[in-house]
Amino acid sequence: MSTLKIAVQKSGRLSEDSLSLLKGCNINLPKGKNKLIAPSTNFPAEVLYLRDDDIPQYVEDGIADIGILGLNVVKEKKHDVQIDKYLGFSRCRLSLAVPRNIEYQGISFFDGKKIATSYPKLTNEYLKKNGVQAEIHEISGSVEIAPGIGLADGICDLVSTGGTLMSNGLKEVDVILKSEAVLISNPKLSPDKQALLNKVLFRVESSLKANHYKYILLNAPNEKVKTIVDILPGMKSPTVLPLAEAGWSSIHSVVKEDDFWNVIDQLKSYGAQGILVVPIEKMIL
Ligand code: PRT
Ligand code: ZN
Repeated sequence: MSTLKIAVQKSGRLSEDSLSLLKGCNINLPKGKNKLIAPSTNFPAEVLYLRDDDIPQYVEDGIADIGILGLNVVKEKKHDVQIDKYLGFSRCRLSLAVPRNIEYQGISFFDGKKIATSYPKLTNEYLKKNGVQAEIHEISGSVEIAPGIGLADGICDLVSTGGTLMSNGLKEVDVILKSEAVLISNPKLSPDKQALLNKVLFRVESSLKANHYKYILLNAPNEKVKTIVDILPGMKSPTVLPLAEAGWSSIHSVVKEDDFWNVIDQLKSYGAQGILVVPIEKMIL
């Protein structure tokens, strides 16, 4: 019987969401992350707690079978791994930034300039693609202070809120890569391990889908049921049940989170009452 070895970040921005993703897939783990490897208590899997930068190498070498990490690291490291799923958390972008007072008029600004970054490969590729020749200065942390201390003219770093750039007197001028957490795998898994991975991917998809939908229950006068059903798509079509009180029905359906407030406003205007909105844990279509 095979065991699927899953690499996750030991501690950092990805850790909590990676572990809750596994929990949502009903892959239970013993509490505490003091060990490097922890076997799941209810699924043929073992979790390896690693630095995110090491995950692609471990997956390529087959020490881990799959891994969860930022697309930015996968793209920078260029190991032979397969991206199986975009996971939607830890979203950020890899961007070029320059001091706020620079009148930036396009990527050619960087011609003959120095750029500090922890992402030399992605930065180089982007500059090359745009016909720009710049000197890359690789540093592993605190990239954003480089222009202020005279180390570089600009930087290429991860941005999420933009707060760090702002507090260092920098402005974002070009996005090189949009990133989020992804699930990667070794492209040469044995059939047994591939079957386990397929199981995990199916569960991940069910959880991710569920996050985008809400279950909605409401009461409506019978004469409005048709109108309301028309605006509530549901999985097949909404469920309509008679209420104990004559002339009223209960309607149950599934609504996309993006459409949610629009739908609620319409429902209220059609006389819906007692609207309940419930999160969905899994969605299997
Ligand atoms: O120890 P280990 O090597 O495992 O962790 P790490 O320190 O290398 O990584 P960590 O935990 O900081 O980040 C892990 C992953 O989270 C990254 O590879 C990205 O995929 C993702 N992520 C999402 C981010 C950010 N958002 C982010 N904002 N990683 C880093 N940042 C940093 C950025 O480098 C900059 O210093 O946050 C600052 C900018 O944030 P804002 O909000 O001020 O714009
Ligand atoms: Zn790292």
